[in-house]
Amino acid sequence: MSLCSLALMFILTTVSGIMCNGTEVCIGSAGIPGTPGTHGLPGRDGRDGIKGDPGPPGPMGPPGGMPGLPGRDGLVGAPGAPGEHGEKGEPGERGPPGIPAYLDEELQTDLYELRHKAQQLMGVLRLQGSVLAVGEKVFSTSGQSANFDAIREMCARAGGDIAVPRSSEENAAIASLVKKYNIYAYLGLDAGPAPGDFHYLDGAPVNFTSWYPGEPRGRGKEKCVEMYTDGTWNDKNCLQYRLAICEF
Ligand code: MAN
Ligand code: CA
Repeated sequence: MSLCSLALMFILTTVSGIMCNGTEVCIGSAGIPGTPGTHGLPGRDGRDGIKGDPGPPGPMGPPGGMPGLPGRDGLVGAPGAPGEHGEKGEPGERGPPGIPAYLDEELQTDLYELRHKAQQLMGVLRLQGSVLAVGEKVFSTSGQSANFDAIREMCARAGGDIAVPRSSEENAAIASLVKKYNIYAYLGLDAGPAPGDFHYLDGAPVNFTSWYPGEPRGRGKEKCVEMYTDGTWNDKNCLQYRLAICEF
């Protein structure tokens, strides 16, 4: 190698920065990075995502659309009224024999107390003058007046009947109430088919009367009987207001 060649090599080595080891193998330093390459092609689509939540209900459609399906059943209604009583069942088996009433201490005590209470109540009512006991019968009034049919109803509701005397004693008891309230009273009698023919409300003919002289003279037109304050009777129409006296 000539001197000139060596000098050239030195210059080249210095200028290019290539280091050579003198046996023609040279190591250069890294060059300036090149410009970036163009973008690659788009990748493939990813897999489908999971299903989203349902959206809010949409706005109402235009009128004239097809009717929708029927809605679900409503709530159960209130229970209906109780049904009528069923028929009476067969009688049950006969129970064991009981003890005689007079040996039943509890029953005797109850009876005693009931009698006592009844006596007390009768005492209070008698004291008020609205109740009169004659033999087995009890006559009572509240002092109210009403027509014949209304009195019958009032007495029935109270568990009794419109008062009717079947003896002079009973007649006097009823008369004392008529006098006390100073209101004539209707009696528990009504007219039969023949004029002047009166009977008890159960249909039996009368076996005690206390007609005022000349009565009955309604000739079958007066179908009820009233009691005057002296205890005498008069046949009378049934629509007057008369003292309501009941018997029990
Ligand atoms: C009125 C009515 C009759 C009664 C006569 C008696 O007309 O009360 O029922 O017989 O009086 O005069
Ligand atoms: Ca008369």
